[in-house]
Amino acid sequence: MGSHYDVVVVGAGFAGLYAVHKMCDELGLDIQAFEAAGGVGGTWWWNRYPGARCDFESIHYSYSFSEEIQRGWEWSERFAGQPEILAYLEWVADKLDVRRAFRFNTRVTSTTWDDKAARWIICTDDGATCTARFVVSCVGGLSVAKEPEFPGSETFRGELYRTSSWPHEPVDLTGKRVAVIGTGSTGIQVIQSIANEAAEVTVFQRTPNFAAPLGNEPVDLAQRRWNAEHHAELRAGSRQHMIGVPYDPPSGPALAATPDERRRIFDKYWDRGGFRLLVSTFSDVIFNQQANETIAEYIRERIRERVKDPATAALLCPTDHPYASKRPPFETGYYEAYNLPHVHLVDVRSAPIEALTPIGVRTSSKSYEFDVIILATGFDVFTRPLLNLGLRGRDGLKLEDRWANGPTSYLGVQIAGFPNLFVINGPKSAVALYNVPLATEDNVNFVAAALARAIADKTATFEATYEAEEAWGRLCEGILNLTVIPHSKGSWYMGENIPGKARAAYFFAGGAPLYRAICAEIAHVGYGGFALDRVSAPIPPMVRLDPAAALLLGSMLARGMKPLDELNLDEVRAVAESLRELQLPGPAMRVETVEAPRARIYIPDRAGPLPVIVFYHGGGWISGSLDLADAPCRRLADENGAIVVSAHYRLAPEHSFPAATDDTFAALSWVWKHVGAYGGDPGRIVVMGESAGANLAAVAAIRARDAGIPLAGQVLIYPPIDPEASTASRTEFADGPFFTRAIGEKMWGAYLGGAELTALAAPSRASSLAGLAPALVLTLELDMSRDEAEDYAGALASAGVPVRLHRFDGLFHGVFNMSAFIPRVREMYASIGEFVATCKEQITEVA
Ligand code: NA7
Repeated sequence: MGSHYDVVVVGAGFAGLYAVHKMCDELGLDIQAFEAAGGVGGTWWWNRYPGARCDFESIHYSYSFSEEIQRGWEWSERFAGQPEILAYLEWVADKLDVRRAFRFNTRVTSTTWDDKAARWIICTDDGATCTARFVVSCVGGLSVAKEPEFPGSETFRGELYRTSSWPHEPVDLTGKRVAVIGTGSTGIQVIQSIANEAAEVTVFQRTPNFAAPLGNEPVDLAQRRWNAEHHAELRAGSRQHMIGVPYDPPSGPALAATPDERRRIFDKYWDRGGFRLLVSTFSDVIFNQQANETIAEYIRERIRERVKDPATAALLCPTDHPYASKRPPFETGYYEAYNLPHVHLVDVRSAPIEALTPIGVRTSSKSYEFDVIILATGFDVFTRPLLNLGLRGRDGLKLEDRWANGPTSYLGVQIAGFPNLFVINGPKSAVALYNVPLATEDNVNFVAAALARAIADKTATFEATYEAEEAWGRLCEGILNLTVIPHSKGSWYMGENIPGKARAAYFFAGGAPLYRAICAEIAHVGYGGFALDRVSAPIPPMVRLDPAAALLLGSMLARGMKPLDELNLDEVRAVAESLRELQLPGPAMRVETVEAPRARIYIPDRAGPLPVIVFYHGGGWISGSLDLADAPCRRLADENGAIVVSAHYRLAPEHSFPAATDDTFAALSWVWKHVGAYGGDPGRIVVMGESAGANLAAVAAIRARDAGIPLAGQVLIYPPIDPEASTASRTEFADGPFFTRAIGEKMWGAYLGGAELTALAAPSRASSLAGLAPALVLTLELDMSRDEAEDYAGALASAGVPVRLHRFDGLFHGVFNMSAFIPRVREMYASIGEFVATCKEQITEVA
């Protein structure tokens, strides 16, 4: 066997160069790197076709890890072309002196795990073999072209080019009849670039695309200076943005805007160019088909304005898939090219290409003659580049067998069954919608830290668990299903561009900030979801999130939300009130206000006497308001045909314990005496609260029992029960998601204000729970207060109280107020509805 290394790296693109630098120069590891191409550059080495350029601005589409590199290179255009990007990567390679680690023109042909030695055996096409403790794949997601589907390509007598392996010497198209097959990002760049050069250009289009202006232009001196001065803040903005570029946040939902407002916003970002049209216009275009149709129609209008021949314009207008459900391409003069008399568009949806022939292309309806055929038919994305490494994992497990039903991975970084194999930007990573160099840096940094840990701890094997992979797969699929992406047909996003390839979620669509936060959490908890020397660490909460909850958390992170415990009192109160924007609006109905005690009474238009719900809002006793509870109370009144009394109570720290419990109990007493005047049935009162309000409801139920006020039920929506509870959930969810132990402790502290802890604050401490109203306790899987609430439900049941306990998986503390974004909140309302329906009679014994 040949040489032995710490790490073998495969690939010399953005990922490979940085990975080698990081592992050689920072970790001091002994590395061998392989690259099939003759030089560095990856994608930018291979894709030398006319017009190849990036579509994230170069100041963003470049490394950020080195200040020296950032400052040392100046881009000549906003969106640099392939030669300039390649020159940049060559310059970086020299600067970092990483070429010495690479063997170029060398393809890895097999990669086999040796379980006994806990090493990989790597064979290359030059007949050499080596071993390595770790393999880091930097082979890229879009590096293997789709196999040509057209028979007869070898018979074509003219010049045949694939965009992804374009010749290094110039290709002269002057005076030639050229066919271009494919109208994705690549085809569009080719077509617009050669339209003026070739004698004739015939475009074979199967699916028209929603191409929007790129907005490229030279970068002048003043702009370069500005870019250099603002590097740090641009990068910080990028890291916080869903797709890793510091673009404007969207202006709320398109469906809430008027047609004129929509037009204004679409125009604005159409002119600014690039991905802004997707990410800076409206928040719902990627999630809601109807909203998506507003932008789709806008783009179609712009296409019709630019293409003179209406029949050609109609053919160029996509109608069979939502905008951005396929990776959006960008253009410069693409549509105008079709106004040139020698540029022709052929629809191969209605008459598919049957073969390439000695003279050109034959479709089902016609034969065409060409001098040159250019194939821009796309890539076998994410999976093929890894499959081509000939991977065999534990027990000879073949990657193709493991992935027979579609790719699996944990974070896109590891594949269960393949220990010590790390993948940069693998399937189910965030890279497909995340500025590649930054996505790459994130992944390389994560992997380098994992390797450093493994080396320091002398860990022989580091691998994702099957369970973590499944959880990650569920999250990726769940998030994708909330978007319009699965409504596309033939998108590489879903693996559908390759005949026979498994349809699946090929990437994580939750956005860069969430992806980064999840990776950080995983590392922070000691690589949760990974097994180190076969000892697995639990899958962290963020990986178990409900997909909608995950997306919401991601958008909060993108808006720069600080952890709750780092906020001051005013900020906490502002956050609580801002939750109103996350609630579904409540239905209109009659609302009365009373002043003593302060309350709002929601009265549905039904014949009474009606059951009554007394509701206490959440907010940790220090925040929240009747306004916060407004939409939920309307919905509770409407769905349950109940009078809902939303009771105000004084907040800590200005008014600490027992102000809140006294106020809420006083409100309940008042309701019992007076609700009849509003059409309510005092014999059917259910006391209910959310979060801290649920704690107050639980205490009010005890006080009601003791005072002889009959209650029909109590509904406790994820109540905190006891600040001194020592439970597993308190430890497991101490850092969130969303709600942390530190903020919980601050809230309890403010509420108690130094008072002794009694049953009036911690209801589980009551001398007896017997005789209390029947209870519904709703808990959330990923909530610190989950176990104390469930313990309380258990204690109620032990005391003979009828109890229903309903735990909701994947949700975190506070979601009751996030109904507009987390559809499963409706399950909480349904559970409450079922319970309230059973509270028909006064069933509490009067003490
Ligand atoms: P894409 O976006 O996958 O585009 C490939 C194009 O080739 C697309 O228009 C396809 O039409 C077309 N195609 C593929 N096979 C055929 C056949 N058999 N007949 C006719 N037309 C065909 O690849 P690109 O290289 O353009 O872009 C890849 C990524 O690079 C891009 O997303 C950016 O991330 C950068 P279809 O839509 O399948 O009908």
